[in-house]
Amino acid sequence: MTLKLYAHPFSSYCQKVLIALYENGTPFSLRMLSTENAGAMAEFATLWPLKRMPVLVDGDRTVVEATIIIEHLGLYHPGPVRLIPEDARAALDVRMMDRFFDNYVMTPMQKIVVDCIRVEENRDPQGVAQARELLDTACGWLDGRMAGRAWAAGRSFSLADCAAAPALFYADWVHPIRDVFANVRAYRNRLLVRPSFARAVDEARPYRPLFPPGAPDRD
Ligand SMILES: N[C@@H](CCC(=O)N[C@@H](CS)C(=O)NCC(=O)O)C(=O)O
Repeated sequence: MTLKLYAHPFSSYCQKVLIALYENGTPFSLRMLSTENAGAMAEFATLWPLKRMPVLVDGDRTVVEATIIIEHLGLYHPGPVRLIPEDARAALDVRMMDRFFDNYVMTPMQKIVVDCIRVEENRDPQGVAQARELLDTACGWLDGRMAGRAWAAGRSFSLADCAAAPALFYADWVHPIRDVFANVRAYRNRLLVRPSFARAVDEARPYRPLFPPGAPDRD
Protein backbone atom coordinates (compact mmCIF):
# COMPACT_ATOMS: atom_id res chain seq x y z
CA MET A 1 0.00 0.00 0.00
CA THR A 2 1.50 3.35 -1.04
CA LEU A 3 2.00 5.95 1.64
CA LYS A 4 0.20 9.20 0.90
CA LEU A 5 1.65 12.46 2.15
CA TYR A 6 -0.55 15.54 2.17
CA ALA A 7 1.95 18.32 1.99
CA HIS A 8 3.42 21.30 0.18
CA PRO A 9 7.13 21.31 -0.71
CA PHE A 10 7.66 24.89 0.57
CA SER A 11 6.26 24.20 4.04
CA SER A 12 8.84 23.82 6.79
CA TYR A 13 7.02 21.06 8.67
CA CYS A 14 6.42 19.19 5.40
CA GLN A 15 10.12 19.43 4.59
CA LYS A 16 10.89 17.92 7.99
CA VAL A 17 9.02 14.77 6.94
CA LEU A 18 10.26 14.86 3.34
CA ILE A 19 13.83 14.74 4.67
CA ALA A 20 13.00 11.57 6.63
CA LEU A 21 11.38 9.98 3.56
CA TYR A 22 14.34 10.91 1.32
CA GLU A 23 16.91 9.69 3.88
CA ASN A 24 15.52 6.19 3.51
CA GLY A 25 14.30 6.35 -0.08
CA THR A 26 10.82 5.50 1.24
CA PRO A 27 8.29 5.43 -1.61
CA PHE A 28 5.24 7.65 -1.17
CA SER A 29 2.83 9.64 -3.25
CA LEU A 30 2.48 13.36 -2.68
CA ARG A 31 -1.01 14.79 -2.35
CA MET A 32 -0.06 18.34 -3.12
CA LEU A 33 -1.86 20.87 -0.95
CA SER A 34 -2.44 23.90 -3.11
CA THR A 35 -5.43 25.95 -4.20
CA GLU A 36 -5.17 24.38 -7.69
CA ASN A 37 -5.68 20.93 -6.15
CA ALA A 38 -9.16 21.18 -4.63
CA GLY A 39 -9.54 17.39 -4.37
CA ALA A 40 -6.45 16.98 -2.18
CA MET A 41 -7.45 20.01 -0.08
CA ALA A 42 -10.89 18.53 0.57
CA GLU A 43 -9.45 15.13 1.54
CA PHE A 44 -6.96 16.87 3.84
CA ALA A 45 -9.70 18.87 5.59
CA THR A 46 -11.67 15.68 6.19
CA LEU A 47 -8.65 13.74 7.41
CA TRP A 48 -7.45 16.47 9.74
CA PRO A 49 -9.92 19.25 10.50
CA LEU A 50 -7.14 21.19 12.23
CA LYS A 51 -5.67 21.58 8.73
CA ARG A 52 -2.02 21.61 9.69
CA MET A 53 0.27 19.92 7.21
CA PRO A 54 1.83 17.42 6.77
CA VAL A 55 -0.54 14.49 7.19
CA LEU A 56 0.45 10.92 6.34
CA VAL A 57 -2.04 8.25 5.33
CA ASP A 58 -0.76 4.71 5.72
CA GLY A 59 -3.49 2.23 4.87
CA ASP A 60 -6.30 2.89 7.30
CA ARG A 61 -4.14 5.02 9.60
CA THR A 62 -4.02 8.79 9.48
CA VAL A 63 -0.91 10.14 11.14
CA VAL A 64 -0.49 13.81 12.07
CA GLU A 65 2.34 15.91 13.50
CA ALA A 66 5.66 15.85 11.69
CA THR A 67 7.55 14.26 14.58
CA ILE A 68 4.97 11.50 14.98
CA ILE A 69 4.99 10.85 11.24
CA ILE A 70 8.76 10.35 11.40
CA GLU A 71 8.35 8.07 14.43
CA HIS A 72 5.67 6.15 12.49
CA LEU A 73 7.96 5.76 9.47
CA GLY A 74 10.72 4.41 11.71
CA LEU A 75 8.37 1.84 13.24
CA TYR A 76 6.38 0.71 10.21
CA HIS A 77 8.67 1.50 7.26
CA PRO A 78 12.22 1.33 8.58
CA GLY A 79 15.08 1.87 6.17
CA PRO A 80 18.87 1.88 6.39
CA VAL A 81 18.97 5.28 8.14
CA ARG A 82 17.67 5.01 11.67
CA LEU A 83 16.42 8.47 12.64
CA ILE A 84 15.53 7.57 16.23
CA PRO A 85 18.18 5.53 18.01
CA GLU A 86 17.29 2.13 19.39
CA ASP A 87 18.89 2.99 22.71
CA ALA A 88 16.20 4.71 24.82
CA ARG A 89 18.62 7.17 26.43
CA ALA A 90 20.06 8.25 23.08
CA ALA A 91 16.52 8.50 21.71
CA LEU A 92 15.55 10.81 24.56
CA ASP A 93 18.31 13.24 23.58
CA VAL A 94 17.13 13.16 19.96
CA ARG A 95 13.55 13.88 21.06
CA MET A 96 14.69 16.69 23.33
CA MET A 97 16.45 18.39 20.43
CA ASP A 98 13.46 17.78 18.16
CA ARG A 99 11.29 19.64 20.70
CA PHE A 100 13.90 22.39 20.91
CA PHE A 101 13.82 23.03 17.17
CA ASP A 102 10.02 22.92 16.89
CA ASN A 103 9.28 25.04 19.93
CA TYR A 104 12.12 27.53 19.99
CA VAL A 105 13.18 27.91 16.35
CA MET A 106 10.25 26.85 14.13
CA THR A 107 7.59 28.56 16.27
CA PRO A 108 9.21 32.02 16.46
CA MET A 109 10.21 31.76 12.78
CA GLN A 110 6.56 31.03 11.86
CA LYS A 111 5.39 33.92 14.05
CA ILE A 112 7.53 36.36 12.04
CA VAL A 113 6.39 34.90 8.70
CA VAL A 114 2.68 34.86 9.58
CA ASP A 115 2.82 38.44 10.82
CA CYS A 116 3.88 39.54 7.31
CA ILE A 117 0.66 38.10 5.86
CA ARG A 118 -1.54 40.14 8.19
CA VAL A 119 -2.99 43.49 7.25
CA GLU A 120 -1.17 46.36 8.92
CA GLU A 121 -3.71 46.98 11.69
CA ASN A 122 -3.67 43.31 12.76
CA ARG A 123 0.09 43.04 13.04
CA ASP A 124 1.70 42.18 16.36
CA PRO A 125 5.01 44.06 16.66
CA GLN A 126 5.48 43.09 20.30
CA GLY A 127 4.96 39.40 19.52
CA VAL A 128 7.37 39.64 16.59
CA ALA A 129 10.00 41.37 18.76
CA GLN A 130 9.63 38.56 21.32
CA ALA A 131 9.99 35.98 18.54
CA ARG A 132 13.22 37.64 17.39
CA GLU A 133 14.55 37.68 20.94
CA LEU A 134 13.65 34.00 21.35
CA LEU A 135 15.48 33.14 18.11
CA ASP A 136 18.59 34.93 19.35
CA THR A 137 18.44 33.16 22.71
CA ALA A 138 17.82 29.80 21.04
CA CYS A 139 20.74 30.31 18.64
CA GLY A 140 22.98 31.33 21.55
CA TRP A 141 22.17 28.13 23.41
CA LEU A 142 22.44 26.02 20.26
CA ASP A 143 25.82 27.51 19.45
CA GLY A 144 27.23 26.11 22.69
CA ARG A 145 25.50 22.78 22.14
CA MET A 146 26.90 22.42 18.60
CA ALA A 147 30.54 23.02 19.60
CA GLY A 148 32.42 19.92 18.45
CA ARG A 149 29.26 18.26 17.11
CA ALA A 150 28.27 17.49 13.52
CA TRP A 151 24.63 16.70 14.29
CA ALA A 152 22.18 17.91 16.90
CA ALA A 153 22.10 14.71 18.96
CA GLY A 154 24.48 11.79 19.06
CA ARG A 155 26.93 11.11 16.26
CA SER A 156 24.57 10.48 13.39
CA PHE A 157 21.86 12.31 11.49
CA SER A 158 18.52 11.95 13.30
CA LEU A 159 14.96 13.16 13.73
CA ALA A 160 16.45 16.21 15.48
CA ASP A 161 18.32 17.17 12.31
CA CYS A 162 15.14 16.68 10.24
CA ALA A 163 13.55 19.29 12.52
CA ALA A 164 16.59 21.55 12.53
CA ALA A 165 17.09 21.79 8.77
CA PRO A 166 13.92 23.68 7.71
CA ALA A 167 13.73 25.51 11.04
CA LEU A 168 17.21 27.02 10.72
CA PHE A 169 16.84 27.44 6.95
CA TYR A 170 13.82 29.73 7.24
CA ALA A 171 14.80 31.28 10.58
CA ASP A 172 17.94 32.62 8.92
CA TRP A 173 15.80 34.14 6.16
CA VAL A 174 13.60 36.08 8.57
CA HIS A 175 16.18 36.81 11.27
CA PRO A 176 19.74 36.21 10.04
CA ILE A 177 21.76 34.02 12.38
CA ARG A 178 24.38 36.28 13.91
CA ASP A 179 28.02 35.76 12.88
CA VAL A 180 28.96 35.16 16.52
CA PHE A 181 26.91 31.97 16.35
CA ALA A 182 29.50 30.37 14.09
CA ASN A 183 28.66 26.81 15.17
CA VAL A 184 25.00 27.33 14.26
CA ARG A 185 25.91 28.86 10.90
CA ALA A 186 28.25 25.94 10.17
CA TYR A 187 25.54 23.47 11.21
CA ARG A 188 23.00 25.16 8.92
CA ASN A 189 25.51 24.89 6.05
CA ARG A 190 26.09 21.22 6.84
CA LEU A 191 22.35 20.60 6.72
CA LEU A 192 22.08 22.42 3.37
CA VAL A 193 24.44 19.95 1.71
CA ARG A 194 22.87 16.85 3.22
CA PRO A 195 21.37 15.24 0.07
CA SER A 196 17.91 14.69 1.61
CA PHE A 197 17.56 18.34 2.61
CA ALA A 198 19.28 19.65 -0.54
CA ARG A 199 16.59 17.81 -2.50
CA ALA A 200 13.78 19.29 -0.39
CA VAL A 201 15.24 22.78 -0.83
CA ASP A 202 15.51 22.29 -4.60
CA GLU A 203 11.96 21.02 -4.91
CA ALA A 204 10.72 24.06 -3.00
CA ARG A 205 12.71 26.55 -5.07
CA PRO A 206 9.88 27.38 -7.53
CA TYR A 207 7.74 28.57 -4.62
CA ARG A 208 10.17 31.13 -3.25
CA PRO A 209 8.20 34.06 -4.68
CA LEU A 210 5.40 33.00 -2.28
CA PHE A 211 7.50 33.63 0.84
CA PRO A 212 5.58 36.39 2.62
CA PRO A 213 8.57 38.43 3.88
CA GLY A 214 10.37 37.94 0.52
CA ALA A 215 13.00 35.26 -0.04
CA PRO A 216 16.66 36.31 -0.06
CA ASP A 217 18.71 35.61 -3.18
CA ARG A 218 20.82 32.81 -1.68
CA ASP A 219 20.73 29.18 -0.48
N1 LIG B 1 2.72 20.85 15.03
C1 LIG B 1 2.53 20.64 13.61
C2 LIG B 1 2.71 21.99 12.91
C3 LIG B 1 2.39 21.93 11.45
C4 LIG B 1 2.29 23.32 10.84
O1 LIG B 1 2.34 24.34 11.52
N2 LIG B 1 2.18 23.33 9.51
C5 LIG B 1 2.00 24.56 8.80
C6 LIG B 1 2.82 24.56 7.52
S1 LIG B 1 4.57 24.59 7.88
C7 LIG B 1 0.55 24.69 8.41
O2 LIG B 1 -0.10 23.73 8.11
N3 LIG B 1 0.06 25.92 8.41
C8 LIG B 1 -1.27 26.18 7.96
C9 LIG B 1 -2.01 27.05 8.92
O3 LIG B 1 -1.43 27.48 9.92
O4 LIG B 1 -3.19 27.27 8.67
C10 LIG B 1 3.52 19.59 13.09
O5 LIG B 1 4.54 19.36 13.76
O6 LIG B 1 3.27 18.95 12.07
